[in-house]
Amino acid sequence: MDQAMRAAAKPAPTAAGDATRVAGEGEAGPQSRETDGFQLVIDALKLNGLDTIFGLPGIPITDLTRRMQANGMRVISFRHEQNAGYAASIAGFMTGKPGICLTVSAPGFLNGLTALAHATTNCFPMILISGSSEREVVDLQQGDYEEMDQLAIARPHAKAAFRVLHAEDIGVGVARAIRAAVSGRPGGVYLDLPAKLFPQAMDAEAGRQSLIKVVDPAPRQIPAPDAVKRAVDLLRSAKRPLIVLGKGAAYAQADADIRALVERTGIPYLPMSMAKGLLPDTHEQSASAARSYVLPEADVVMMIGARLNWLLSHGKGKTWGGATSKSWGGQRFVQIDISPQEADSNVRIDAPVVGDIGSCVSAMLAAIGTGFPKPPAEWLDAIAERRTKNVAKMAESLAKNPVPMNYHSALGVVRDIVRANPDAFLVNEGANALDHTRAVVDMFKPRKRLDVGTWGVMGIGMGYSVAAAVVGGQQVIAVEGDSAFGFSGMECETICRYGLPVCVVILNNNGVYRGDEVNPTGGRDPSPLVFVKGARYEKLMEAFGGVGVMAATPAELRSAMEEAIRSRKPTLINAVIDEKAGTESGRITSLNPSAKKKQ
Ligand code: OXT
Ligand code: ADP
Ligand code: MG
Repeated sequence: MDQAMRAAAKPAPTAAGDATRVAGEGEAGPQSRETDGFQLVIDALKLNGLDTIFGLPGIPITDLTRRMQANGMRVISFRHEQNAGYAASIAGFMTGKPGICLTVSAPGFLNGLTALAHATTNCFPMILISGSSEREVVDLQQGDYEEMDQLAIARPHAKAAFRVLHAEDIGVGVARAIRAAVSGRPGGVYLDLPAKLFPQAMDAEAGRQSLIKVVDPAPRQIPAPDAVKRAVDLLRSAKRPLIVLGKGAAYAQADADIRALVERTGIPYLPMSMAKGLLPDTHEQSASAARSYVLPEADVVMMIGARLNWLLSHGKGKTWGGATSKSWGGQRFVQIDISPQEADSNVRIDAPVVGDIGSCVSAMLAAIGTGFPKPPAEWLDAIAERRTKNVAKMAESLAKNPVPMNYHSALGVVRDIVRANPDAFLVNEGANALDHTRAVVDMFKPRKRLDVGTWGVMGIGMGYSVAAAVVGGQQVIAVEGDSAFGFSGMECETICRYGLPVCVVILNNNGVYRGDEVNPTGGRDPSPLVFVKGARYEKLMEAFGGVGVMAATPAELRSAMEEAIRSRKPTLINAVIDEKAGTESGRITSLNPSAKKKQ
């Protein structure tokens, strides 16, 4: 570090956490000859266009949140850090800029850590900034207030983790965090800011000089021409080609080129859950409704921003036409991904194309030119036949009107409302509530479907909803299982406090998967899987000034959703579903260890 800068840094005379002094520009601004750690964190973030913070105040970051607001930043304050963290993670996915979560030390930090790990697992750029206790005391384990070696704990769950000890290093710390979060494969980054850092004062001009506006934080990574040629040659040789679009393809914001590649090759495509809407789900090349046919039958599969992880049965086994649950189905793979280590992680990748999706897809388009042969008619016809059959089957279940409602009769309404409001975000979690929504509700625009992601994690609902409304500026529809909602339900207060256009629809079947299970001993405790019967979740939104509606029929659900969207008021609709309607674990029953034993 620069000696002059080090000399310029010294502890400020004021105490951190002085609630009565909101310093902002006035105290350490252009006229002042001194700045401090608080101000430098704010200036470093703003300089890089990071002006929205999701967090929860307390020692040692209370004044930081106040001063951020005083400096014109948007500070969205949550009721639990995990929800703030999920908000930051999905803001990263939506914008391609790191979402920022700000927490207090130890317990607040740990509450945010699940979301940081979620961001890393899902390849979402996010920075968890956490205040921490005094280094010297923590390292000697002398029992400081909220003592914890946060950096060490964060490291395995983050793509990178940094600590800043001196005010003059804040610029570098923030710059490194931004680069680590968004370059290459995006992920979660931890930035540890000890309490002592914030009041450190230094010369304002030296402070200004120490800040870094990051140039080209996510540089393009151009694929090698021979890798592109190998991939195009393999695709050309295919008799039954398939494209799988993952959430990396949605994240890349190369929407027009991806659509052009799909349409110019004429290859059927399968969108992973959060890639739905990259091309409209009603597109004639979509093979969503023929999933279990195309995966085992395809001979060449091009993965674009999707991993062959559990969601794709690791690229092998019966899903892919393999003879046993572990054997290769005979497919040959092209994989477009920014991570050079992704290829061969589960099965052999014959044509890896390493680079950013924008550059890779445009290179593929150039290599293909206009002369790509249309896939054989037998393949396209066979897919169309399966699709027609499944769509008709779905239409039949949607047309039924059982009493009480089931997933399909309620989701038929959501499907219509989303179709009529294609700019709305659809947040979705639960088990049956997730799986049925994914299949029933078509998406029409990219990055509008936001869900549980790679871990299938419950609890993203309200955090994602807040972020989508704040960052995306559009109506949000959150379709929630009643269990899933419980993980973040208190954020209804946050939604009401900020007046956000969020319409929560709880598909309420009184429990985890179903609500009809009983204690086999006949004892007084209920089954671990069920909740209070007839719970009035809608009262929660009413408690904070929002609108609550109980809907027992599709007509009631429709009119409540239409009104929510018309009024843009925070609304919670308790859609009462048959408690016997669900299946254990939804569509992933086979992953239950007891089901595996039976296989
Ligand atoms: O081809 P086939 O014939 O197979 O048919 C497929 C498609 O072709 C067809 N389809 C269509 N037909 C017609 N038209 C259209 N448009 C169409 N589109 C598709 O439909 C079928 C299905 O298609 P899909 O979905 O594409 O295919 P499939 O085979 O399902 O795909 C496989 C997967 C693996 C890709 C897919 O299933 C998937 O993405 N799954 C994600 C699963 C997931 O992540 N689940 C969440 C976790 S479950 C569990 O862990 C839960 N917990 C534990 C817990 C968690 N998770 N987290 C934490 C922090 N703590 C605990 C809990 C507590 S869930 C849960 C709560 C559950 O209770 P709730 O009350 O919240 O929810 P309810 O269940 O509603 O009560
Ligand atoms: P899904 O769950 O939808 O199948 P995954 O999260 O498994 O998607 O995969 C996303 C993949 O996209 C990751 O392997 C990641 O490296 C890749 N990825 C993310 N952003 C980009 C990008 N801009 N360019 C290329 N690959 C990307
Ligand atoms: Mg349920």
